[in-house]
Amino acid sequence: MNTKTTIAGLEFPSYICNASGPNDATLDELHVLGSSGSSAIVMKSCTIEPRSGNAEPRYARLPYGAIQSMGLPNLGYRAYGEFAPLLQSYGKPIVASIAGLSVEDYRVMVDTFQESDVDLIEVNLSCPNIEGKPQVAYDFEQTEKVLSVVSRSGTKPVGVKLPPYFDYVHQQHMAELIEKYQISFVTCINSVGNVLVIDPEKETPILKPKKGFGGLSGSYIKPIALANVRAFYNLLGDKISIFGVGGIQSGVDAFEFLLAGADVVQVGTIFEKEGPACFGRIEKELVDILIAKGYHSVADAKGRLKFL
Ligand code: HRO
Repeated sequence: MNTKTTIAGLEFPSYICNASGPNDATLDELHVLGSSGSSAIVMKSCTIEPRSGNAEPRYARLPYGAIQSMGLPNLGYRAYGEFAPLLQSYGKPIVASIAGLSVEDYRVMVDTFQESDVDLIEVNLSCPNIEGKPQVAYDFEQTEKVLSVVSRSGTKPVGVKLPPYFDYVHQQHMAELIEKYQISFVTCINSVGNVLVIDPEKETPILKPKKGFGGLSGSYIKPIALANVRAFYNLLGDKISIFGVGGIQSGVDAFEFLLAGADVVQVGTIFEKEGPACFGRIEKELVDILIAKGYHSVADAKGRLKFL
């Protein structure tokens, strides 16, 4: 079974890779991803300066996923540029993820990664956990400012990591900007931002930062993620590539994202819980489904959602 696929013309050896977020901020963690079944090495979203992130507790597993308010703990973008050549021997795509705190930050980081050994640049427009910094992609004027600087320089494909949208007009508006600025791929979706989980015993939120408001991930958000993948697939078709992310923990989940139109799926919450064995497990489960259904490759099933 051929599970090779591409994002922005770049070959991915299989369908499942890690999502920016869990266990991808240090060089040791990135080496673990290099040695794992992940089809790429996706790095933690970085900022200009290193950050230790928000106060703890800032991550909690839930029955069907997780809530977190990590607050962008990372080593600063220079470190990730230096790590890239050390990771090339794994022979899989290296993806930088940048999260500016200003338009100028995005410009500086994208210019630096354009000159580095990374293969793709994911521009994170959707971190929900920085106090006083709204998610960029919910503000289309601000988004256009960022896209105008990140799309300007270099030859490496640039994509955007989007928050969940809950109305088609927002997906349409974003799709127009993606076309206008020749963005090569989208990553749908980031965590569902600013949800609240309460501990009834303690009568407190379960997270400390932002008075308990944090990003929701895992199975809770899978239908929202599928809807966003499908909406962008409908709107942009083969003009862009799509990373699907949100609640994938089994081969069935990955297959649903494939039908919706995702070129590759990223896993975050299940990787945090299960460790690097999850990549090979989910890939194998997906292959079994494709074989049972008579598909010959991932490409064969992509976008093939049927209608009632
Ligand atoms: O670090 C975080 O708190 C974080 C980031 Cl950058 C992001 O993009 N999405 C998220 O749920 N958490």
